[in-house]
Amino acid sequence: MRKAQELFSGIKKGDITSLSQGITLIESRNPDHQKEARELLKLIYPLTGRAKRIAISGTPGVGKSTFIESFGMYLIGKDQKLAVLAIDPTSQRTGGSILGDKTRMTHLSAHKDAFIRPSPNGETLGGIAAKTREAMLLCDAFGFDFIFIETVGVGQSELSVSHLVDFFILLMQPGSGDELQGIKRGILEVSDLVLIHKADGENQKLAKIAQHDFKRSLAILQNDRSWQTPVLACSSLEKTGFEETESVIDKFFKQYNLESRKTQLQIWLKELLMEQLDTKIESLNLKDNLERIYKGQTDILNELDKLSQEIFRD
Ligand SMILES: Nc1nc2c(ncn2[C@@H]2O[C@H](COP(=O)(O)OP(=O)(O)O)[C@@H](O)[C@H]2O)c(=O)[nH]1
Ligand SMILES: [Mg+2]
Repeated sequence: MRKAQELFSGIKKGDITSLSQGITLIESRNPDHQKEARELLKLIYPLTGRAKRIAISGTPGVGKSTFIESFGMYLIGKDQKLAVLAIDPTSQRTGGSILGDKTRMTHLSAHKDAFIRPSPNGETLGGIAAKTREAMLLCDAFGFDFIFIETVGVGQSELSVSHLVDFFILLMQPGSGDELQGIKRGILEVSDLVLIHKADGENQKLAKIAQHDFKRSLAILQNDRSWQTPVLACSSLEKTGFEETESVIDKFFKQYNLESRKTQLQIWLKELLMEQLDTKIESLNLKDNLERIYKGQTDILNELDKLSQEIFRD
């Protein structure tokens, strides 16, 4: 494994292999690697903050990967560079969806201005989010204009991703009729743009209806937000709706003072503190304490006081 300083110089120079290896370092569970990874993050941090961080969410099969491929190529056509991080906690086990995503992103994966990386497989959702954030920071420092995070499309993970990004896109499929019941309100609440996807061929009519329904629901759900979430229709196969999508994203980043980055930072800081606390707790040997409590020599609350003092002493 290369050292932080070396990887940092590589990343600064625009060497994609260094970026890749940097992310591998971050994902490693080896304690020495983790120390080095922390070092790398410190080095790159001052270079971060420029990229637009965007989540692409929606149920499996709605066309997230295809959208990223197609819209991504559209952005590249406008001289933009983009990184794609795909979160998939099941990927480690099945291997399936990463392969699927790669084949869906053939043009992007072959393009010099794009970088695609399946995201780490943490054991916990929190772990996934943390590693994705760090991978995102490396991509940001590298100099990508956009970072797309493709989510898994199920429940809680979407919400944890929403804390990582500036802009949250929800892809919906037209025509299932009960879409609105099917998706969690919470996801709709955090969405900054709803895209009725696959609005092509016979779907077009249904897409119009869905667009109308979503606009109404959003007006009720999000009436206290300063940003009115637009509902657009698009097709990745026919490459329609991309100009509108792009201009909504532009408008958002222009009018938006990145106030939500403060919330992102707050959540991040708390996560880091929890992580440190967790490591501390793991390092305690509780066997003797348990023995004493079990034998009735002390009680659990007494032991707790002692342990807390030990944890917070240094
Ligand atoms: N009609 C139509 N089909 C699409 C479109 N985009 C993707 N699909 C199809 O939807 C399926 C799922 O796409 P995929 O990108 O893998 O979805 P993901 O699971 O959300 O990443 C594939 O069979 C795609 O060919 C589109 O714009 N129009
Ligand atoms: Mg996909």
